[in-house]
Amino acid sequence: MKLRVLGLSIAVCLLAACGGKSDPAPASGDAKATGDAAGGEAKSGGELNVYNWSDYIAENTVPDFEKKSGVKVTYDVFDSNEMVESKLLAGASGYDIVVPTLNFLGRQIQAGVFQPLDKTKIPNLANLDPEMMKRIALQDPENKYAVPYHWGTTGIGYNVDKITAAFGSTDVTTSWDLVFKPENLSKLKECGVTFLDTPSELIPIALNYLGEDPNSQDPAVIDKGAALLKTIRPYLTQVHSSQYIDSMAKGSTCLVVGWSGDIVQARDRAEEAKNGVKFGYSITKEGAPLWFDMLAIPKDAKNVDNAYRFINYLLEPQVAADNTNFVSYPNANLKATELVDKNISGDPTIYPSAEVRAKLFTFAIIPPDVDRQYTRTWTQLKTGR
Ligand code: N2P
Repeated sequence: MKLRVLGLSIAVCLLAACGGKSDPAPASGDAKATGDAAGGEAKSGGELNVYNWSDYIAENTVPDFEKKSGVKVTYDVFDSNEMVESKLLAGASGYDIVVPTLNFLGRQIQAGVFQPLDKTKIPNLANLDPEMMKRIALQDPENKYAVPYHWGTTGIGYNVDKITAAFGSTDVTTSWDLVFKPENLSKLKECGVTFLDTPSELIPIALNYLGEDPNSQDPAVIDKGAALLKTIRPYLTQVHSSQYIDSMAKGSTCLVVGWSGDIVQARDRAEEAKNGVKFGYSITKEGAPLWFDMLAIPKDAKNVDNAYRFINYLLEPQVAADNTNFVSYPNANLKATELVDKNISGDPTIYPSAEVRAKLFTFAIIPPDVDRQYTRTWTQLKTGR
């Protein structure tokens, strides 16, 4: 049985903002352990402070790096871009590597919080897919500041039996109608409905459903998305961005608007627990978000050489494949593809087909005034005003 790194153990956060704090810390590295140096370099020791998404790394990745490099890694986790951004903008975050999503990274680049990468220190950049790097360069020009870690989609995770009981089949899961029509969502309140706790995804999703530009910056258009979200608010039982993996796997949440790999992890956890809970993930036919999470080094990082060593290590094909196999999120590493488990690389909900990809949309970099409207909308939604 594959042991999974459990997510946050914060008590259920009913319509409240809850932040990620810790995946269990990886086994502390023995600075004197034997083994090859990470990236083939000599051991240098020292420290490294990493801030990554929860449930986003294989359990051996950090301990192996610590053993090989002699570096002691402190690994903290978060579950929202908003949280990372507030730490970065406040300065002195204490982190040497952070992993914001590309559109947030783009805004943070403009705010001057990262150092440009010295690409000579990341030879494994050669393993990355040039097509994806081109797409990423739209928001990180010349790929100057960041390296893709994983990518994924945002869609609907559903409990197969509960949805079938309420609607006769799971066909309803192919459309955002399931989420945005109160007569549908109201049928699921009793079995548990969770939304990601982030306006930066839910507002564009609502606008896309309404046939508007998901990235509209027009306040009146954004208000239409807010009004739609308000109509379904009575049926939400939880707004949280990481707790749902466990609550789905245990059967206490039957519908989630969440991230692809997290929902697949919930499905796998339920399978491992043999509790009879079956989960599916659907990328809706009206289109859904596609995003990239990016490794970057803050300007005030203290352990910059170790940050490069870790980034280069994450880009080793076997390491990248191990992470993808563990968390069920694709990577942009061409050399890793053949090492990825065929059940994962062949699963169209994890690696969407070209036809489905054509319907996905990406998030734009939004300016501060629009961001304030997003935040206001979200606070009102969560406090019921
Ligand atoms: C990992 C979620 C990462 C996806 N739990 C969000 N970009």
